[in-house]
Amino acid sequence: MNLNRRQFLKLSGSAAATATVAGSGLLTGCSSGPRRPGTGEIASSPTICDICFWKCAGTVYTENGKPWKVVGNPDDVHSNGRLCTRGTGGIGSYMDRDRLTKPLMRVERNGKQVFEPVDWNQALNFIASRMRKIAEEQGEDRIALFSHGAGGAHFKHLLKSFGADSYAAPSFAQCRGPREVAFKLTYGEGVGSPDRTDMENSRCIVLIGSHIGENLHNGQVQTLTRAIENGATLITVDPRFSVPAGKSKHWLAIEPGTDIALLLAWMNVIIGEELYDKDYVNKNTTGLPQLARHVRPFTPEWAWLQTGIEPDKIRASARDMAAAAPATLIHPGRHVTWYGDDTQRSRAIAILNALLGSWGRPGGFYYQEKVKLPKFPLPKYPHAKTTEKIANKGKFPFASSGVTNAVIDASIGEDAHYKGWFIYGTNLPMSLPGITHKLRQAADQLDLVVVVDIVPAEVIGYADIVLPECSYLERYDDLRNSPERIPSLALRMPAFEPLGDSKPGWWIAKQLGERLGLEKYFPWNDYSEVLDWQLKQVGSSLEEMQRIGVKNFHRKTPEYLDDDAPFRFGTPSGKIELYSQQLKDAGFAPMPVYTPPQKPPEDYYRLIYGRAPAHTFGRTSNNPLLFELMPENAVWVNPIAAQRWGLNSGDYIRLKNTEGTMSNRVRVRVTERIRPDSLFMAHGFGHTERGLRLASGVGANDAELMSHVKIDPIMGGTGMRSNFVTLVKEEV
Ligand SMILES: Nc1nc2c(c(=O)[nH]1)N[C@H]1C(S)=C(S)[C@@H](COP(=O)(O)OP(=O)(O)OC[C@H]3O[C@@H](n4cnc5c(=O)[nH]c(N)nc54)[C@H](O)[C@@H]3O)O[C@H]1N2
Ligand SMILES: Nc1nc2c(c(=O)[nH]1)N[C@H]1C(S)=C(S)[C@@H](COP(=O)(O)OP(=O)(O)OC[C@H]3O[C@@H](n4cnc5c(=O)[nH]c(N)nc54)[C@H](O)[C@@H]3O)O[C@H]1N2
Ligand code: SF4
Ligand SMILES: [Mo]
Repeated sequence: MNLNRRQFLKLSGSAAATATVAGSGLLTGCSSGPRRPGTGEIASSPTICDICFWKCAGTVYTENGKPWKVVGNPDDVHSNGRLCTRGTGGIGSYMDRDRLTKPLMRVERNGKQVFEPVDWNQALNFIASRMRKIAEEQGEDRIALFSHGAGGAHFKHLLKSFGADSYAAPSFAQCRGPREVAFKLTYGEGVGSPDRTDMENSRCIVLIGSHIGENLHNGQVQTLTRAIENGATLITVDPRFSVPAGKSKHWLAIEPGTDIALLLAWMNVIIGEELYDKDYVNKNTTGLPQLARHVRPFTPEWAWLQTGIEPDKIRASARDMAAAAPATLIHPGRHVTWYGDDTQRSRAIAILNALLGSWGRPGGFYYQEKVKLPKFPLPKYPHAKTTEKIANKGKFPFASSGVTNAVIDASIGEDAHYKGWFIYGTNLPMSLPGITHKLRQAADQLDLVVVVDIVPAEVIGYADIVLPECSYLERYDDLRNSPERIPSLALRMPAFEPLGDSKPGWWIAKQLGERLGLEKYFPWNDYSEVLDWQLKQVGSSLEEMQRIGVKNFHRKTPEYLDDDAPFRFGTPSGKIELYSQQLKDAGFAPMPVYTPPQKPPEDYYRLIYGRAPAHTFGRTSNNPLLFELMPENAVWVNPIAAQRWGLNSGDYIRLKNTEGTMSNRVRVRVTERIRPDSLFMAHGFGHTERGLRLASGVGANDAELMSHVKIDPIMGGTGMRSNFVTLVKEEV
């Protein structure tokens, strides 16, 4: 049977090998009759939250072996003992009644393709035989991995052991890629995760489209709050009156897409009024004369016409930044793929920080440290004939990680390079705007598509095989060893048995490895053996970590630069590069250039989007606890626009983009907090997969309205904010 022309599948009732959650009493209140929580036998075990990628460490409590609650670990530098709303609701990811509990295989029944539950042996043998076939016919390297989250490492290891080394993640080309590349070009290193921002010591913080508070990266929200309590000046640049805008001295309600104009004008003031840190700039940077010449025409009066921000405000905010320098942080943002010139905007932010002397200084950017944790001894990986770089075909010279869209393009057409995909913990149709037709094309051509997920996300529609992973609460993963202020390790371990037939990622990877003759790369029975070995190399043990969850170590390197000692940055010149010869040599502007954004056509509005505190993208919309907190998103509409369309808060509308694509119905929230020319919505809603019984069909999906993406030529990022939508009233 040739199933290569894959029909896009949704789960039908019969195929849904989804969960019957043995009730934890918490949700149903009735699994073992009414009983007060906390009266049974309590046990606890450490975890690392997987509800977003800040990776807070916590403790899972069970009662009589059943999940009860998860709370923060007080020794953890990422959370300081407090999980955010979403992390607290993490227990809901276990309880989700739609969880995948059996492998699913695409089969043909009565001329129709459907998913059928199969046992693990059948699923794994199928995958291994397809992988072998690809290797024989094309080469081992023709399999690519898309992934997000810690568990992806097990599949990276599997594929590298096999001879495939192509990897891409939406968290690069659809998220923080441009800033990492821009900071590397400027300082020789990126910002990293958790972001190396020293907000707790900042005297002035500038947030440019970074809505910390709604964007709920835990430790970062806490340090921002502390800075505000300590009297730091907050400046927020956002077309929307965001949560931090409400706490700001200056809210600059910028015309969307004009941020580079504002940044150039700020540089114009700071250089023109000689407010920059002369000693720091002379000692550490190159290119000031070129930069000074470059920004001379970009006066606040010029920027006013672009950004709508009055010259006085531009000057006053620039002076506030300089007055607090070097404890001034122009925050680099995180999701920065907006208009396709994002590496240049991020470069402008990097340069502005350099002028204020904030890199390597208290209140700016500090140097992080992680634990020197030896790798478990394993044989060397075979040489992979190609890596994901082949997908760029020289297009994106500064891409420092795989570019999702490029890997997809390299899986399409007669000369397609990739023949197989592993997709781990990433819901490509919702995270890659405007990609559906390409995903379908690729799925038609590929010889193997494996999806590893915990629920039936839309991406399973392209799979041959769907593998049910157990949730983070039910498994071991690698130790968390993130760079931070204090080097620390944290442990994730199973708090209870995996639900149904779901399995940990490490187990799935090992089983596949064994079927591919790669046993030597998986010489453990249980992944805890790897962790125990690693921990013993640094004076701890699994037994200790199972008790304490987080172990903090002493720093060995300085947190800040020494003003009196020379320092070599990791750039070609060894200095902070205000003028980038690297960009120039590759044919790009060596200093940031402003391009005015397109204006919305009449009766259309710019579609902007962001985070909601109760959810992480679309990965939590079906989590029953978080669904209860926020079941659907709403579209923010300014009263002027609302009046024009005769809308009131709570009305249902649909959004239609310039190509005529119509969204699901979504409620209106009429508010002055958004500009009249823009609409705002939280990303992650409007699921279409019927197997997600809570989230399916609820709210609107921003991704499906994004038919115009602007690709960043420097690193391949996907600019998503060039889309315009109009309103269509929903008849009741
Ligand atoms: N339109 C639009 N697109 C965006 C964004 C946006 O705001 N709007 N934001 C962008 C940003 S900033 C990012 S970082 C990316 C993120 O986008 P993705 O990389 O897609 O990340 P998530 O949404 O976290 O991944 C969701 C998938 O992981 C699955 N999952 C959850 N837990 C587990 C687990 O324990 N194991 C496994 N195997 N799977 C699990 C979920 O069920 C879901 O299918 O999206 C980007 N794309
Ligand atoms: N609760 C929650 N927190 C999260 C996440 C989550 O899913 N849920 N995801 C995490 C991840 S992976 C990331 S990358 C971060 C993303 O978080 P951030 O980097 O903070 O934010 P974005 O979602 O890109 O930005 C949204 C903000 O940009 C504003 N904006 C829109 N257009 C423009 C413009 O042209 N100029 C300016 N100056 N502002 C504009 C919007 O009004 C909105 O306030 O959040 C992280 N934290
Ligand atoms: S910030 Fe919240 S959701 Fe993210 S890891 Fe921490 S507790 Fe979990
Ligand atoms: Mo992100």
